[in-house]
Amino acid sequence: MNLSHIEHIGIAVKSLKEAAKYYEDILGLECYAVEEVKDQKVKTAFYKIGETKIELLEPLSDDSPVAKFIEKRGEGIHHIAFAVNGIEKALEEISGKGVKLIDKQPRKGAEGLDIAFLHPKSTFGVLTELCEKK
Ligand code: CMX
Repeated sequence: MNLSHIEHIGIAVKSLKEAAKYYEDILGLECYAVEEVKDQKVKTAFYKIGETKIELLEPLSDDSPVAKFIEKRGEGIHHIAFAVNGIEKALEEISGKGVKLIDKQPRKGAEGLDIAFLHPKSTFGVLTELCEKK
């Protein structure tokens, strides 16, 4: 497995606009992209700090996985995403070692990356994403 760095940390928020008051006005970060990922029923806002990004996630509907997360656990860290070289091979390797995959094959996520999620029940409670820029 060839993980290179933490690509982003996903944070579930009820409102991007409200959360921006903290990330922009208080921490002084600059939002460089806002994108709807319709497939995942979320609207995302990205902030970059060094090589790592913060991805704020606002649910677009009540049946969004992020809406469900906020309802159950409140706003907060939703997932951690590792950049990997060779995502297909990594998924095969991880699955072969008994970790439950949410996505058996990579799919397109925000910023056009190939992404796949690992189930939090197999990863010590942390929803984990692998992603690769191709
Ligand atoms: N982190 C840690 N645990 C989580 C979690 C998260 N983000 N989301 C859910 N869970 C836990 C729940 O607390 C629950 O635990 P208990 O059984 O102990 O209560 C368990 O996982 C099952 O949760 P659920 O609410 O019943 O939800 P589902 O099983 O229907 O779905 C999950 C959970 C992780 C499989 C689903 O949210 C998923 O497929 N996520 C991947 C896709 C995603 O999150 N997309 C949004 C972001 C997309 C993007 O970044 O672009």
